[in-house]
Order: sequence, then structure tokens, then C-alpha cells
Amino acid sequence: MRRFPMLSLLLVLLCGPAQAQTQAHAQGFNSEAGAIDVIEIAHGLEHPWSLAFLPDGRMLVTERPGRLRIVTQAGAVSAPLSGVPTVYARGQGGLLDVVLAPDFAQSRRIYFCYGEPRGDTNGTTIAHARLGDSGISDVTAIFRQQPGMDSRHHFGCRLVFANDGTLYATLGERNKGRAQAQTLDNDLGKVIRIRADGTIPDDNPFVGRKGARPEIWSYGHRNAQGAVLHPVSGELWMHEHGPKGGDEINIARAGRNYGWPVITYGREYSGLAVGDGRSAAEGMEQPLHYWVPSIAPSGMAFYTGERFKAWRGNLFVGSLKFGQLARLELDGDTVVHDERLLDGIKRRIRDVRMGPDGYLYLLTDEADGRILRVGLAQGS
Ligand SMILES: [Ca+2]
Repeated sequence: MRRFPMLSLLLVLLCGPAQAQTQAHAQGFNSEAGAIDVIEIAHGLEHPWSLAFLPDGRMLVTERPGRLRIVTQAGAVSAPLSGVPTVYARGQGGLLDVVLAPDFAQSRRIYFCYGEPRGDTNGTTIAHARLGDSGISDVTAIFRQQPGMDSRHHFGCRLVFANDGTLYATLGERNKGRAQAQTLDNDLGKVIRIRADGTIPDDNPFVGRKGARPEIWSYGHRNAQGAVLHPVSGELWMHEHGPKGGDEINIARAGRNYGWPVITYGREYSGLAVGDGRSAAEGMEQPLHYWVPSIAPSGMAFYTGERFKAWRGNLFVGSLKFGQLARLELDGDTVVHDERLLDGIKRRIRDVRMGPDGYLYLLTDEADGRILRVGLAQGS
């Protein structure tokens, strides 16, 4: 779909000297809905992983090596905030997702997840803290994925507050724990649902079942690095990395089994079949959508803004592998169209968020990672 890999470098001098330092590049791409402009808002972020908008429009950004920074719309990147716990920053581990508490305006509370060093093992941990001007305080771990593993892989993790105030988290199977994604006595390859204080809601699907961990919401997942609430249904839409092929989009529903590693549309990296090579089985959910070959999906967002009417209701999914942004059109729960945007940008897209201004904001997962603002050139 790359009709014109037009790369136009132009200085954006409209916004005053502070902006001019950083908002230096505009890049143009084509799309079915017309020309797309990509503006670089900031750079100099080391492997940024997650972006959360603060009420004043500034952005809270995690860097996977274990730093949290605030970035202004003008592109000024703060010093690292103090108080971030030590993270296991190897392989895919590190400081991962960050979200604001639903009552952030009053509480100043943020939630984040990270690979936590645990002696000979490590694991995904969820904590909350209070955000101050130059640091975070009152850091409290409210959930620790069990068991810890000696692994650099498949930490997940996305955090999503449901409309009822409970918190979903996607937890990877750590690669070594793939078989355990099918059993309920552990948190490997699971979506969990906890209350904001870390306690377990009484109406979780496995509460009271012998041998099952009560925080589990759904199971049979591989490694989910994208999750978001559907803007109308309030259900948790998520995607997960397949092995070689077979990345999936699912709606995580209470108590359901999403099949990994028993069923998959992917293969081992060696090319061999996974298990028996099945892609369907009784009692296991089929994905809404899957990608072969894998796109290596990262953040995702529903477009609910007013600014670009052509995008309303679309689901945007970043691709680490191809440096693309997938724009999915939906008919109910069915993906009816998959357009690839930003082809040729050659940057790993790590996070996708809709800003309060109705633009899409991307993080690029690079040593010199960026915040990019994406919009249609002609508005709606
Ligand atoms: Ca599956």
C-alpha cells in the first residue's frame, strides 16, 4: 500500500522555540482515508514501553530499563522520576506498562507493572504509587505473578482498568512455563482481575475452585502485550504474540481458555508444529483475528476521537516486527478489514494511545525511542 514513501523533512516553527527544538520532523504517508502526517513529538527515550496521558496533557512514559519520565506536548523530556523500584531489565523484562488510577485527579495514584528481580528468579509484579513533581512515592506492590521463573521472556504486561474499577493485567507464560498456561494453579499465561488494592473480586470465575488461583480471569494465553477496554461493551480486548505466526486478537471473557499451547495458528521458530499442530479444539476459544506471518503486536487503542471521523470505531495495533500500524475495521466483533499504515517508517511501534486531542500517539521501541503523533492530514 506504499503509494508514496514520501519523506518530507520540514521544520515546525509554528509553536515557539521550545517546540522547535524537538518537533523537528514531519513525515508523510498515504492511506485509504488520505494522507497521514507523522510528527515527532520527542526523542531520546531509551526503549520506551508505555505512555499514559496526564490530565494536563503531559505524558508519563516508561523506559524499559527502569525509568519513568514526564514529557510535555512541546517535547521536553524530564529527568528520570525518583522512587522507581529496581527492575529486572534483561531480555523482554523491565519497566513495562503504566496507567493512571481512575481517581487519579484526586489520588495522584499510578499503577505500573515490571519484571521484578526475585533472587534466582524474576516475575511480573504490579505496583501502585503516588506521582509527585519529580518522583513517585508510597510505592506498594499489590500483586506478584506466581511462580517466579528464571527467564528473560514473556512478561506481558498490560494493565487496564475496567468500568467497575477492577484492574485487568495480562501476564505472559515466561516461555518456560508454556504448559502451565493450561493449568489454574499459577499465573503463567493468564489474564488476571484484581481490585485496585490488590484483593480479589468475589465474582472472579475461579473463586472457590479448589486448586485454582482466584485472581485468574482467563487462561491459555502466550504473551499479551496489548489490551484495551472496548469503548461500548466494556469488555477486555487483547492481543497476544504467537510463536512463528499466529498472533491473535481475543476478547478475554471470564473463565475462558484461549488455547495456548494446545491450539495455535503458529509454528515453533524451528518450523515444527506446536504440539499436535492443532488450531482448534473443543472448549478452547478461537481468536477473533490472527496474523500469519506474525506482526509482533504491541500496544493497541480503539479510536474514539472526534478529530478523524474516518477512523471512528477502528482498532489500531502497533507492529514491532514490520514497523507498521495496523488499522482494523470491525463489524461487531469481526475484523472485516486490516489496513497497514506507516509502511516504511522502519521503527518498532511499541505503544499506541489516543491522545485527548484526538491524535494517535506512538512510542517507538529503540535505543533513541520517540513519541510520534499520527493524524490524517485533512482532518475528518
Ligand atoms: Ca489462542
